Amino acid sequence: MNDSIIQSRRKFLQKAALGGALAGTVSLPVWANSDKLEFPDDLPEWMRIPGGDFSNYGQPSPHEQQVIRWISANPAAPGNGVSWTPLHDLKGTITPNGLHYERHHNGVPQIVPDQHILLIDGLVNKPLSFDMKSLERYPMVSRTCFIECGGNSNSGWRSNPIQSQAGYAHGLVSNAEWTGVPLKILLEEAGIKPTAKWAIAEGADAAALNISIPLEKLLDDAMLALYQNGERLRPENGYPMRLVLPGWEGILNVKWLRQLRLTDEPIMSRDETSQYTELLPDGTARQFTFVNEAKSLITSPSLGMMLPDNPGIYQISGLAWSGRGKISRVEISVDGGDNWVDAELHGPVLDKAFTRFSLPWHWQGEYAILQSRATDETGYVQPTREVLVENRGKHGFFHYNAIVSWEITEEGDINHVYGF
Ligand SMILES: Nc1nc2c(c(=O)[nH]1)N[C@H]1C(S)=C(S)[C@@H](COP(=O)(O)O)O[C@H]1N2
Ligand SMILES: [Mo]
Repeated sequence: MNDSIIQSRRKFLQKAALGGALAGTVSLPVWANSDKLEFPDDLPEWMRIPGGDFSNYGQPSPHEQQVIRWISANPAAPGNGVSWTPLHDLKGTITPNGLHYERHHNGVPQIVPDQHILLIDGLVNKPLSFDMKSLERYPMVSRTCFIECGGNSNSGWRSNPIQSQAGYAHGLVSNAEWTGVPLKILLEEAGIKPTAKWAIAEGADAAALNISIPLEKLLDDAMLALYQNGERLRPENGYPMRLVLPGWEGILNVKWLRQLRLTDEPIMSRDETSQYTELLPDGTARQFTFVNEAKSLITSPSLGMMLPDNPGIYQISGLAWSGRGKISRVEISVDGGDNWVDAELHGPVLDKAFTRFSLPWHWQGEYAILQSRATDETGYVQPTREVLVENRGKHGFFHYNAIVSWEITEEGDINHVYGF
């Protein structure tokens, strides 16, 4: 343990007042007001005049304009950057389409749908092309799953904890219901040659992003998605068609898909060699990791919020997900990991999708460290930061999935801390 870890531990032990703080069930007090039991004499303005017009496409209330994706893009490299889902402002599990995170390598192409085609070629018996009209005739499926960038949460590799709101450090992950054609149907129609083991996917953006995908995954649960939460894909999320590979890291979910070329080996493109690959402490490299490992995050209370008034009952709430399957358990600690209590999982718990968890917490005004720890159905347990750094070394940039710690001060302020 380094000095700062020992210091935070010591500070915690000095300040913690434990005992019965977390309970699976508590009898809820009443938060409602008992002072305003009559309406004011005057009707509110909005009841005295006719309401607003119909709208062709609805927008959130003007009072919700602060709920936005936060953009971090380098102006020196136009079109390259990300925007983050404000996970801390959302509840439930579905990410609204206008708030799905974005990662573009060279901007959002302005594709005219009836001029776009998808080509399937390479090691197939019969190369095929598909336009939007032909795709609409295929059987479609819907499934809810998350997509997470391999670079999500990568500020966790820094030596000091960044003080960003939950979504603006961990929101390169979103969860949507995708509808489209199972890739298996299209590939089998083209006829897969026995030597084919990989597919090279290419996007129709100015980056012409390309990446190698094991054929096995495409024949398993991959989808050519055309719809996102019931409407056509948003341009920024791949309009008019994208790959969705449930549970596999963002980069493989190629947007604006224009080609799948079947091959016998990977192409060794930029994004599977210099990126998304990491040097380990023993000198070997981790490559083609594909799966997003289990992860969880307390979204409320979280940094940027406060525990406003007095000590009392607060609802701890957050999200858990795993690229290997269903979340089977989320535990919560309020004392920096010494004691853990199971949170309630809000059903339905879906495979490779966000699961909302919650647990009431009786905060008695004490110094606390809030953490959540996810376990998935394979038995994989989300690691502490210490364990993750020990296994993966200090040169990491991708695939950070450690437990996140929120420090609650006696004043109710919330900070991001390491060392637990
Ligand atoms: N054609 C293309 N596909 C792409 C990208 C891109 O820049 N171009 N970015 C990839 C990366 S790194 C991620 S994390 C996801 C992001 O998907 P989203 O923007 O819909 O959230 O798309 C992937 N597919
Ligand atoms: Mo990504």
